[in-house]
Amino acid sequence: MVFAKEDVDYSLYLVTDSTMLPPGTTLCSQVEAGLKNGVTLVQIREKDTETKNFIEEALEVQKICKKYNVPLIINDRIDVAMAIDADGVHVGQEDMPIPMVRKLLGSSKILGWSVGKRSEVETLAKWGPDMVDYVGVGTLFPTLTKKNPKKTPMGTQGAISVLNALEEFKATWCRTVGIGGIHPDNIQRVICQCVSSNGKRSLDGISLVSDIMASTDACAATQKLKTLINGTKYQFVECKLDATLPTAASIQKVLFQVSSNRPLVQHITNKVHQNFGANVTLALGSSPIMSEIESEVSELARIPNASLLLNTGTVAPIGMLKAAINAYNEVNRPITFDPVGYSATETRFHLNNTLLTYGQFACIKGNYSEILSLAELNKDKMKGVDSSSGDTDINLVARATQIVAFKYRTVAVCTGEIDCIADGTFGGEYKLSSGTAGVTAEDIPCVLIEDGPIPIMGDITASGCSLGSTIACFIGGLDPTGNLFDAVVGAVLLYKSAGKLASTHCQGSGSFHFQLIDALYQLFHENKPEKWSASLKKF
Ligand code: 3NM
Ligand code: MG
Repeated sequence: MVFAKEDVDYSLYLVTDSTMLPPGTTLCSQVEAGLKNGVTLVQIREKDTETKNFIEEALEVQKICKKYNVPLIINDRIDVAMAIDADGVHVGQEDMPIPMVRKLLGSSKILGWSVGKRSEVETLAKWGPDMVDYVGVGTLFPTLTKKNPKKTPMGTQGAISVLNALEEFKATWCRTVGIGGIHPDNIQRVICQCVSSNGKRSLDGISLVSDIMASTDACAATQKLKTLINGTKYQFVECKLDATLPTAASIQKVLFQVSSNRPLVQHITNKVHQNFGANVTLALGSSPIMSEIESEVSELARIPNASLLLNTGTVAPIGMLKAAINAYNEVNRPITFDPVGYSATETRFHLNNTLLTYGQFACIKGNYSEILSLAELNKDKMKGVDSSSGDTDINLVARATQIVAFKYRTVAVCTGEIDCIADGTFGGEYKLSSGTAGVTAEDIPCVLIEDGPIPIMGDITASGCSLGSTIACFIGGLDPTGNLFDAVVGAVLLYKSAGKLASTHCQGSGSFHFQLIDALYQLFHENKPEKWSASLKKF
């Protein structure tokens, strides 16, 4: 059987590994369970099977694949693929060079290659459309399946680089599947986030091993995966993800919801911020808890209207941070991420990137330097963790905020003299292959808050961190009908207005500190956003 290459469906690509079969199952029974429930492509990848057995197994699997009219790919063993007339071959970077494989296989067979780097994409683009048909993009996340992992997990941002390279080098024919550590809890995030910067392509499929092969109920496991892949909406927070521009009335609604829901705001934050953040949270009718206990994060996340502020200024143990991200993501409760000093040191750069790879954030908030670095528009290294002042180009800052929002499918906030907020959630919508249908970061909703400088803000500690507390309160306080973008914009507007008010009443930085809490308290309880939303502009 020869499959027309353009007809191959890469959406759910099962790779085998018979070393992980649960008792009572066989290679064939697991593959058939997968095929019966929607696997669209099969690869036999058996690293420790002798040739004779490999061929016997491959022939068995081939029969089943034919029954379901699904192509069969063989990993690495070009001889076996040719001997049984399989539909294609998959090779890695350390295997036989692609041009040789193609020569042996002939032009009609499917040829897949594992890639992780831009340079590898450049190579396949130079070879042209007759060489590589699809790439396995990975390793995305940590996995125990690969026995001798040579690659460090690239995360969704690594996959985005590969998709960008395919666009840049115009390898339009080449299809893509993500691989490595993909499971039901991250599959939607992977499809959602892995979109090229030009919005023209997303992954064409998901490839995985253990989620089906090691499952004691491979039918149910496949059905679950299929539902998530075919889904169109990724509801990572319990509220509305629609980027209509906020109004005074919509922000007023947010404040009402916050006061009636009294969110519990868990702070994992730096020491300097803890006391101030707790008081800011209380001033906003919310309950703070400053907990860094790993064993209670799941319980906390399950409290109604729980919200997590994750600020990496001083750092809790990485295991605890990951557990917290998992716990909140699992129950669709919001996380506000404040990557303090994002790239100020190598350590911070790695820590923040590890966390960014690890979960889905409702909001990512940073100062000018942090957001510019996150958007990869800042070539200079940051100095310290404070925002750099000076002559920043607001157009560049707004662009960077949009890029961060787009890349991480989040609401991004950039704070400074002018604040900038962009909504990159796309209503949580996702789709294989076609990405955002060409919509790019530049096109996403973005607002500016031009409230002029409040210089005294810089004379107290943790003023930026406490904006994080305010955002976490507002998102956490939303009803399921409330709107994420309204909540974030409302938080920034209120915080800025409170800062201005406090700065006119204070006598110095000491009294500014408590005046700021008073002002937050007053403006929150008064709830008249029409007084402070005048400075809001569409970018
Ligand atoms: N190739 P699981 S990762 C076979 O990065 C394979 O190229 C990878 O297994 C690559 O779905 C991987 O169980 C293992 O994590 C994927
Ligand atoms: Mg190989």
